[in-house]
Amino acid sequence: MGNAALTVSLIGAPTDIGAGARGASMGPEALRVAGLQAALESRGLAVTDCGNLAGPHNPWLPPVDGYRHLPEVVAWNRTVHDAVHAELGRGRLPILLGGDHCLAIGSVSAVARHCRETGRKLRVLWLDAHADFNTHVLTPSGNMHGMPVACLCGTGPRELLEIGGTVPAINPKWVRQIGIRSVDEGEKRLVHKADLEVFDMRYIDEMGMRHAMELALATIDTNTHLHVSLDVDFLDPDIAPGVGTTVRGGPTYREAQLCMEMIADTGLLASLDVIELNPAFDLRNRTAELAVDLIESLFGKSTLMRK
Ligand SMILES: [Mn+2]
Repeated sequence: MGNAALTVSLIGAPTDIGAGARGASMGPEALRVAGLQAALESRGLAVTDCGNLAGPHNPWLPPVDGYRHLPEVVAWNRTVHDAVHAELGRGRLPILLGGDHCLAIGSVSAVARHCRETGRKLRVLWLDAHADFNTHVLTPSGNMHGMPVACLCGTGPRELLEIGGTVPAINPKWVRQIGIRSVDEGEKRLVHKADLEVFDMRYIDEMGMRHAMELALATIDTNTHLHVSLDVDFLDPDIAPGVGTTVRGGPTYREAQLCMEMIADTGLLASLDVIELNPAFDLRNRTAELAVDLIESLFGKSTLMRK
């Protein structure tokens, strides 16, 4: 048992192309400085740092037809898709170091494509303060980091919907959202219409993280590919100030640890996004260090890793 046979690939995507504040482009380097590779190696994993992907600069323009930087967002997501898909094809576990959350369109669509090719079921755990289910009609800002779940489920610009080879890239029934506490009114309607399963903070307050995670991880089996999309704003800003979109009332350190440990216990984690870390808002890199700490728990030594 243990992680010995598993190789992890770190893929940096240094961009804030979909965000409302600059700085998530520095996320990959902050995670490296916080010792991510050594932490994973100490868990018995072989780690390959693939370096950073390249893409267009952030032109910092206003939205066009409800989308900010759509051509650049498409370019980045195509690159992310190809890189994540290639690493999965090599039998490796990709960790996407964001970058803002629009990049999950590329990574999750690549994971979905890989699951189609290999006959695996997919479960996506979306750990976030926000539902990220905005559309160009509803969005007040046009920032595309608020739209990835909608795009993955088939609502959004065609160039983004088609990146993973099928439209929609995923079925909303494969998604479990955890930690949600900030959703726009129109967005709320769409989330209900899509029948997304959401464990919001009210649910976690009342039922506890353990119960939420038991349900979020229910009905998976050994043929399930478990993908975690960790938006660092999932965490309470008291412990994780280094994000552009803090929302009060998130999971505490212990709740976050329990969440990670319960995912590790499944032994099914097969790909990961670490997203929206923004060093420009951080204090002495403490949010990056917390993220590394939590990632270590995701790969905990009790994990029964898949071959
Ligand atoms: Mn997000």
